[in-house]
Amino acid sequence: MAYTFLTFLFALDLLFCYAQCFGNNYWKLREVIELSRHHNYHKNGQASNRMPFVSDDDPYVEHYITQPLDHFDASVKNSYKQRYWVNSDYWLQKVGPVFLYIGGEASLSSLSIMTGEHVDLAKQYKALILSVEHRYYGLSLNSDSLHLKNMKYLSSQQAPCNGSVAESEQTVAGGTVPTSGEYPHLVYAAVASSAPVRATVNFEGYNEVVAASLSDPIINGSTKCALNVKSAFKVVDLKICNGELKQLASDFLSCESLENTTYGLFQFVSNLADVFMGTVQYNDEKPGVTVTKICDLMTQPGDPYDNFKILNKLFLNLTDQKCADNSWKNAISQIQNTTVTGSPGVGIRQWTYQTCAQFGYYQTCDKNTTCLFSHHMSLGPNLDICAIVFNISADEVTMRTRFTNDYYGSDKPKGTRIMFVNGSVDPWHALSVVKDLSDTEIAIYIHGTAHCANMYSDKSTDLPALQKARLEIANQIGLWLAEASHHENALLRVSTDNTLYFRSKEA
Ligand SMILES: *[C@@H]1O[C@H](CO)[C@@H](O)[C@H](O)[C@H]1NC(C)=O
Ligand SMILES: *[C@@H]1O[C@H](CO)[C@@H](O)[C@H](O)[C@H]1NC(C)=O
Ligand SMILES: *[C@@H]1O[C@H](CO)[C@@H](O)[C@H](O)[C@H]1NC(C)=O
Ligand SMILES: *[C@@H]1O[C@H](CO)[C@@H](O)[C@H](O)[C@H]1NC(C)=O
Ligand SMILES: *[C@@H]1O[C@H](CO)[C@@H](O)[C@H](O)[C@H]1NC(C)=O
Ligand SMILES: *[C@@H]1O[C@H](CO)[C@@H](O)[C@H](O)[C@H]1NC(C)=O
Ligand SMILES: *[C@@H]1O[C@H](CO)[C@@H](O)[C@H](O)[C@H]1NC(C)=O
Ligand SMILES: CC(=O)N[C@H]1CO[C@H](CO)[C@@H](O)[C@@H]1O
Repeated sequence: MAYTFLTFLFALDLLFCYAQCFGNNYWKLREVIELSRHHNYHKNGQASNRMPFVSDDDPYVEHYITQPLDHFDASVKNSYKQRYWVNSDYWLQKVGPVFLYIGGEASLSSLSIMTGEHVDLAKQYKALILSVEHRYYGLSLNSDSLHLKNMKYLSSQQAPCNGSVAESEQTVAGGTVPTSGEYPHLVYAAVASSAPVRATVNFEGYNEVVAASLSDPIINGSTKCALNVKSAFKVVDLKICNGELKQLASDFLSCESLENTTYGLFQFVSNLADVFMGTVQYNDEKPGVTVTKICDLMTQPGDPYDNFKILNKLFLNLTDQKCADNSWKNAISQIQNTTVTGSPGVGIRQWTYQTCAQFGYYQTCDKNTTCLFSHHMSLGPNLDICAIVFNISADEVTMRTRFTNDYYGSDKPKGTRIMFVNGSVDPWHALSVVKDLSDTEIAIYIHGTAHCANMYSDKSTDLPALQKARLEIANQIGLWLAEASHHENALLRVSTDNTLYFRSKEA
């Protein structure tokens, strides 16, 4: 007996959200944030004795489905196994909708069906929750898949064609847009959180938002804070110019002496900027990692440069580093590493490949922008990484990014019934949908929240704007569900034993 359902898509990347420039510090902070999310989940008693990464204690079993490596070329016989989870605890059997949650560019865990806004909504609307790991991240890849010849199948165009809803990988390409746009028979409506729908090679807007956020009183930023950050970086640049590299290495606790090359300096200043970029993006997710804290430090009496040295030291400690790894060579070998790591892998090679092959998103600090950091953070080294590691030239990155926008519609994504949620503090909102595009493509804006803030469950400390946004999202989903109950828009079949079957020819 096959049942049919209404599918709602939550394309998000709860666990890590987006990567940024190749500063080692950024990836370190991501690991810390990730651990903190798991810690909070347990502390809040939501899963007293459940350990999301330990499957023995895990009430929700992980499943695998075999997927073709190439959905477009039947002559490619290779396949890989994609990981997914199902939670039917709240589901009104046979009648309730399906909420599909698509992972971002990192491993997913069973947390993805246990907590978050979509889980709260599933309780409210009696939905089945299905989460799928993004192709090539976590355990959803084969051991040979990270070799260059197989990297090309890591593409957001490997979308849900004949079946596999799970293959809708549009989180990176702007959330859910292409999925509900191109495959209306598969997905009825979508919530796209912090989704950068416009691909861009030189993503100058990112650091412009970071500058605005460091100035924004709603999160305890201030003009003084932003100006002091800027003046600290001015001194850094001056010292670079004067050849005081030994002094800089010692002031900012570099593991090795700084390399006096475009690449070496790029790596060094990227790491320094990561302290601010990472904190803004994940503002308030972990105690101490807040704009309040960094602005408090940066506005202490005294020299901003000296205050920055103190802040940098604290940041290194927080990310469990005795010194900062500013080596370009190490950064490259990390991206070249084809060893598949399990949960919770951060997918540095995969994400970097996707920036080269589809999206760009390089967070530069060009002189003609309001960026506060060092102008050595330029586009060139980012593009050189694509050529060095993936043999993708700079021209090709530009061409491919243009193709991505043509394909998905960029600022005017092709799709209906999509909510775009953006937070004012989140640097990624610069590439998201800024205004309602139509009655069914709705923009929700939250003043004062960072990346993907709406995707978590309610907290007593949530800003009123965030509470209001969650309510708006919940109500809109209710409206769409009521409207949809007449449709025969059917999507997935789920057997009673919770094994998932994807749409087959006769469905
Ligand atoms: C989808 O299935 C049809 C018939 O089963 C086939 O002709 C077509 O090539 C398939 N498309 C893709 C992209 O796999
Ligand atoms: C701003 O700082 C005050 C005082 O330290 C603190 O109570 C408040 O939570 C901070 N606001 C935000 C949004 O972090
Ligand atoms: C760094 O290289 C530049 C030229 O590329 C040179 O002028 C400068 O003296 C060098 N600085 C140090 C500390 O070696
Ligand atoms: C961080 O600071 C604490 C307290 O000062 C210290 O015990 C710890 O060893 C430091 N961690 C690192 C990696 O330096
Ligand atoms: C590649 O990654 C694996 C797993 O993280 C690690 O054990 C190994 O040392 C890395 N190799 C290089 C060359 O960095
Ligand atoms: C800033 O300058 C760069 C080249 O250095 C250029 O590519 C970019 O379009 C300029 N951006 C703005 C906002 O004018
Ligand atoms: C790199 O790309 C160029 C142009 O696409 C191609 O001709 C060349 O064979 C590639 N080199 C390697 C090592 O794959
Ligand atoms: C700059 C940006 O993307 N923010 C927008 C987020 O959405 C709201 C609501 O449509 C807009 O008003 C903001 O401009």
